[in-house]
Amino acid sequence: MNAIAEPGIHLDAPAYVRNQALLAWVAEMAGLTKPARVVWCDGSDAEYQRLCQQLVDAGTFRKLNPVKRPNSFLACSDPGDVARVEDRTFICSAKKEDAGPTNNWMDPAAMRDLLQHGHGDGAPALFDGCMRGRTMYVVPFSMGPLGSHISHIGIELSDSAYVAVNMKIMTRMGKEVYDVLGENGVFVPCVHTVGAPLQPGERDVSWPCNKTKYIVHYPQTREIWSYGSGYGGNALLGKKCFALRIASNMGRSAAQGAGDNPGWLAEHMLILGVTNPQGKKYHVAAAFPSACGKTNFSMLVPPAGFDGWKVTTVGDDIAWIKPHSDGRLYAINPEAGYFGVAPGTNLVTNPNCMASLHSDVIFTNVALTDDGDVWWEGLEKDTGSMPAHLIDWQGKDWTPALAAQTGTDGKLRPAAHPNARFTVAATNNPALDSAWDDPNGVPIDAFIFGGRRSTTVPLITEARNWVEGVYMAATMGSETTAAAAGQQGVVRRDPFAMLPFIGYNMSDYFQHWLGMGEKLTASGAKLPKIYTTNWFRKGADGKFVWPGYGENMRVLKWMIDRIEGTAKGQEHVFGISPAYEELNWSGLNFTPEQFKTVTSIDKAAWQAELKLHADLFQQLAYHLPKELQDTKAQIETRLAA
Ligand code: SAT
Ligand code: MN
Repeated sequence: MNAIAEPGIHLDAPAYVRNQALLAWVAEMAGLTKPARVVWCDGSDAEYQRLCQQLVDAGTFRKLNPVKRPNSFLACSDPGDVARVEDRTFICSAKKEDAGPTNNWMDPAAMRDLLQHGHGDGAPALFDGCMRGRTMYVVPFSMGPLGSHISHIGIELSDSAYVAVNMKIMTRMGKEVYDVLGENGVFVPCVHTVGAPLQPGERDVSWPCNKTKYIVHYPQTREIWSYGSGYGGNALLGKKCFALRIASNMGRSAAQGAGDNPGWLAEHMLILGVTNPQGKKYHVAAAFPSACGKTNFSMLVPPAGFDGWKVTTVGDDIAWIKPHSDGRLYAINPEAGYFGVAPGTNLVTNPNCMASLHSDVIFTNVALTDDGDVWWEGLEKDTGSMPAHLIDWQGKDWTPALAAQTGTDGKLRPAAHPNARFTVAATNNPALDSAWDDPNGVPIDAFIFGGRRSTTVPLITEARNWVEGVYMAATMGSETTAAAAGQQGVVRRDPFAMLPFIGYNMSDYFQHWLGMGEKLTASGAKLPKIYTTNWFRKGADGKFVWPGYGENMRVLKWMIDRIEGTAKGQEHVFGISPAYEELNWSGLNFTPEQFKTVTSIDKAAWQAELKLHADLFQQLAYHLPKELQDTKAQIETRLAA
């Protein structure tokens, strides 16, 4: 098949692409964006190497020392393109109420004028000619195992080779996708441009992007349009845009049809397996906001005192969760790789991750060492000293002395950007779960919701029932991190760790969770338990009290004891928490006083916290489920008693 987009642009689609809707769409998009050429990615290793070499030649990639870091590359972005841009992210549902108060909304027709059609006043559409002088890569990918009944297909058109190689690692990308798609299969169309057309003869920059950014979702037609950024979730459209914002819409609309179909869930959750010394295995899905330790938790190495326990990774960021015929909820990881935060990762915080990063990695915005390897803040804990000299993520010389002069708050200027990332295949992970690629997913025994809170929220609480668990998740707060552009360290409500990722009205999302609980209970199913955790309470000295990382195993074990019915726990105003004696302290010196610091419930602080819940509920009043208001009233009554 050889369609022609407009004079001069030949699509040259390979013969194995037989889906007419796809061919017509690519032709239409090529006509709009006007690339110099179209390249159909086949996902082969040879193609990956060719594109990486091309990125090296263009100055986007630097090849790392092949002895120290085989087949690995470093990319440094434009300093204005380093994180997700939540204020530029739009949910263009037909009605504003359906995007809800927590999403940016624009009328879909107005947005299409802006992006595709142009305005009546003659202003050109943003996508008109946006790929001039560049290559349009056609990237076919499957979210989830190829051909699984849980999986969905996407096609990303992007003018960034960086995106194409990252998609190869992050998704099941390649020409096999077209076999699954066939002639009539459906796919989620994803259009991405860095928004930096090249004039004839113009020299490219190493990280093209545009100050103007739009990350746009049309939930009704299930389309994604991304303009102006080449970074992470803004550009790798399978991840947050598809697997969370569009997929959350898919999962909910499945529940809106006739009958008692509970639909499914697309969640910002890691999935892990935990096996006890007797060989019994449990699966836990855990939601934490971006840059709060999902990757570390998913690769946890049990500490001293936990001989015979094993934790294995199914996924580190996203879970698609569906009820099966046995009534239980099963989860798959729709991704195939990890786009994790590098700073803070070391042999203490995440030894499995460090092992994963030995070869075949794309690093973005970390620092470069003098011997052609990478460095980031936190690695000094492994080596015992700061490096004498680096090239920082902005290409500037970095020495401890220079960094001291240019740092703020008495700290060294970081050599790696705080949101610096690695992209690596799941198969590099030594702790990878044997079922990570199982098309049926793994059965979930417990959900965890965890925020980053210096105060107030205790280390671990179990909800007494599904509704109370949904309440805890819905009212979760967390201190902001560098994963999103904007101020850091301020507490914001981040329901279900999904604030930036729910593709529809948040109260309807709460209702979807409640409805799923009701329908599954009615069918006689046993629901997973729901927990909230907070690893981040600080002491009077401003330091974290709980040691975290591998030591989180102690909390995980208590959850399993609760599932097994062997831990009693102590009931309090909003749930059940462990007594000091109920945790296995073998191998760790953690006193009852310290335990009190991370578990105590301060009435006054909680009364203030409930006011913040009230603010949230006021903001979400439209369609807010009554059960949540009732649960809040019950907690208030217990707090006042
Ligand atoms: O940039 S991403 O959205 O992929 C990372 C994150 O925020 O979790
Ligand atoms: Mn994430």
